[in-house]
Formats: sequence, C-alpha cells, structure tokens
Amino acid sequence: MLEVPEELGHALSSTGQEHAFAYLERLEGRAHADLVRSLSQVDLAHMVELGKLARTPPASSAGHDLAPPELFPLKRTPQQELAAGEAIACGEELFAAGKVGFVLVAGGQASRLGYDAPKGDFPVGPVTGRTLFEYHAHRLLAARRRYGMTPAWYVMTSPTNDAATREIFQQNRHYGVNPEDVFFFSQEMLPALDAKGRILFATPESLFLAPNGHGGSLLALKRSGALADMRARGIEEISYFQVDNPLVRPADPLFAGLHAQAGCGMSSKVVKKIAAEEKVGVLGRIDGRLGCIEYSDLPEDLKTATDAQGLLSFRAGNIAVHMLRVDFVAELTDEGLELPWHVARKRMSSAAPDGAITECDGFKFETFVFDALGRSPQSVTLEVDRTLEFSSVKNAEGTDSPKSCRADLGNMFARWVAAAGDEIPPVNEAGYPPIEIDPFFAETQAEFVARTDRKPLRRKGGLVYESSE
Ligand code: UD2
Repeated sequence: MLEVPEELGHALSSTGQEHAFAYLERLEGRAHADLVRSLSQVDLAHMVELGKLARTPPASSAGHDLAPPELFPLKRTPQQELAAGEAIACGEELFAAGKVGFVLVAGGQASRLGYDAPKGDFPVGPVTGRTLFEYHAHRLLAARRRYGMTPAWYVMTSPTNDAATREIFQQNRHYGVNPEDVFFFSQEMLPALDAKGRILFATPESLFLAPNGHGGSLLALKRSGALADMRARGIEEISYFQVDNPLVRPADPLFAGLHAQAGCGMSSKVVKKIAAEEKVGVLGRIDGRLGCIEYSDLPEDLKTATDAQGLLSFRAGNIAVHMLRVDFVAELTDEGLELPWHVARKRMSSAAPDGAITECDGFKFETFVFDALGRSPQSVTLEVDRTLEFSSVKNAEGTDSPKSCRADLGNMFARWVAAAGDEIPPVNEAGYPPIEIDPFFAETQAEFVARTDRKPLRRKGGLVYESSE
C-alpha cells in the first residue's frame, strides 16, 4: 500500500475527508500519484466552509430593501433618444479603435440540454442548422467589416470541455476569425460534496469536479493572461456574453457607448419580464447595491408593482449580457476575487472506492458574474427588445429549448423579410416560417432592408440569406 504524503493526510483528517483514504489505499503507481495531486490541489479548508454553507438554509433577500434599477428604457423620451444617438457614436468609435474585446462564456456543462459536447456546437439555425459558435463568430466578423477592426475573441471553457472546444474551432477554421485572435481560457473546477460535506468521487480514481460558475470567468481572465493580452492589444472594455443565446449582439454600439460614457465598471442588458409571475431573476438594488434578485425573493406586492407608464417596476429580466471595463476586472481580481458562493442541490452519481455507483443528494458550488455588479460604482442597465436579442437554448424540451429558439429566430427573420417586401415561405411543420438570415449578411432589420443584394438561397427546408462579403 502506497503512503499518503503527511501534509495531505493531515489535511484530510482535519477537514472531515477521511473517506478519501479508502480510495487512495486501493490505488497504485500513477493512479495513486494522480489522486494525491488532485486532492492536494483542493482547498480543503474552503470546502469545509462550503459544506457549512450547503447545510445552511439559503439566504433570501426578504427583509432587505429592494428597489428597481434605473433603466435606460426601451420606450424613450426625446431626451433619451438624443442621448442614445450620442452613445451610439461613442460606441462606434470604441469598436473602430479596437478598444472592445469579446468574452464568450462557454464553460457550462449543458446538462439540462442533455448534449454531450460543447454547447456552442449545438445546431440552432432554423434552416441550415448553423451552430451557436458560428452565430457568435459571424457577428464578430460583421463587426470587423462594419468597423474595420480586428475582433479579439476570448472563449472561456472549463477543463472538461476545453480540448473538445478547441478541436471544434480547429475543424471549423475558427469560423473565419483569425486563429491568433482567438484566446481560449479555462475556468476552475471544484469538488461537489455530499450531504455530510464529504468530497464526492466520479470514479475510484478521480474527484467529482464541477465548474465554479460563470463568476469564475473574472479570475480566469486574470490568471490565464487574457487581461494582459487585452492590455497589450489596447482593449479597454469587455463585451461579455453567454454561449446559449444566438440573438446576442456582442458589438452593440449603443450598449458599449452608454456604458463607457457613464464611466461604468460593469453594465447589463435586460429584457422586460413577460409577466409578473415569470420565473426569472431581475436586476435591482438590494439595500442600495445593484444585483440580481431571485424570483422567489421578490415579495408578491413588488412582483406586481407598476411604474408611471403602467409597466412592471421590477421587470428588468437578466439576460447575462454585460460590458465590463478591463480596469474594473483587474481591480476586482488583483487580490483574489471574493464573490458570494451559491449552492446547487442536485441528485448526483458518485463512485465508491470499489467502483460501485450510487445516487446521493449532493451540492455543487458556483459564483455568478452578476454579483460583481454591486462593486461597480456606476452601472447602466439597458432595456432591450427580447424578440430581437434574447432566445436561449437551455432545456431539451419546452421553453428555452432548441425548438423554441429556432421558432424565435425564424419568426424574427420573417418579420425582417416582410418589412423588405420579400417572399415569406409557408410555416413549416415545426410551426415557424423557414427563413434564416446569416448575421454576417445582416444583424438588424434596418441592415437587412438596406441590402440591395437580398436574393435568398433555396435550401432544403427553407430560404437562406447569406453572403461571403
Ligand atoms: C443564467 C442566469 C439567469 C439569466 C440566464 C439568461 C444564473 C444563475 N442565472 O441562467 O439569471 O441571466 O442565464 O440566459 O446565472 N457557464 C460557464 N461556466 C459555469 C456555468 C455556466 O461558462 O460554470 C456559462 C454557460 O456555458 C452558459 C451560461 O454560463 O453560457 C449560463 O449558465 P447556466 O445555464 O448555468 O445559467 P442559467 O441558464 O441557469
């Protein structure tokens, strides 16, 4: 039987992780050394704290002072319209000067979707099956053409999907983006715990590790050298977006301009909640600090409260689209970033030392990027049209599924085609008009209508507008 290094043995015994000895005892050679290394890399004292957190009832914002955020609304006053015009000019300058870097978070596990590959490779194009990664890449290429700059693309993976993600980019020739301008960086993982706070094992030789949440992107940007790379390229602002939303517009001059003009550290885009009862988190002030208020934490009277225009006061549904100043992220991460930990309670499969797999109640731990909003002295919350900017792929069926996303895309494209007076094919068996517009062809209705070369390709299953220029 191989010895366990004294320091690790002591750490395991003093943090309630003695069960790990039974796994170590059965292993020889390389497998033993690998498990010793994995366990030594875990901050066991921190896991004790997280175990305690998991056993404490979740903190709620009930009893706190909750207020809606100040919005830059969709329905604007003439004065706001004027401000929007100035912001767009400022944003356009930022993009043209190459001062905005693009950060895509794609480290999640796509478990709800049940897709066993990086989610970015999931086909969502309503006619072509264009993938999420391709949507995002073509938007960056459109920005390159529009502003004459070279987009730098920072793609966050996790150690579980990093190699697969890089391979998919290789196979797709980085979707036309210069390979030297695509910077992959990985977030960290940490072990899941059982109900007694013990580290779970995925196999007898390895820990059950899970990504540390999209909040992990901030530290990972720093530790990977991505922030330094941004500085070297003269990038001052970050456009942050999630892999699961093909409608996201990473190079939106209005958003970038509003954020930069107001000197914000971090800003957000939000969409109007469909109804008071819609189960989404809303941005709001919690005891004066901007953050995200969970649906379940919003008291009934605030959920239904309305403003002078008759709109829900707490309507700012979070779509996880942000602008962040590079300096702000650097300051936050300079001395290690402390974002609050959130606990996900799930049934998990874990391995016993003899390899037997059992199901248990387990806990995963994540930090969320929106918790950094409260650290930003200034912040813009820009309300955008959901039908134009948000439709995500999260679940295998029902809402936020591939089916609902393809329908949202098809319906939006059909509205643009109708506005241009072009032909709309009949609704298909999936319930939407089978039309697809490559974001490299046009990203907005106005751009689409303005193109004089609108000649769709007739593909099996529908009409496609695309071009190589
Ligand atoms: C998130 C937000 C929700 C809303 C919604 C919009 C949370 C808790 N909720 O819901 O408020 O904004 O998105 O779509 O954030 N990811 C990583 N690493 C991780 C975890 C996630 O990169 O460790 C990425 C993941 O690849 C995906 C995105 O973050 O692109 C969203 O992750 P999620 O599916 O866990 O968040 P979700 O849908 O519950």
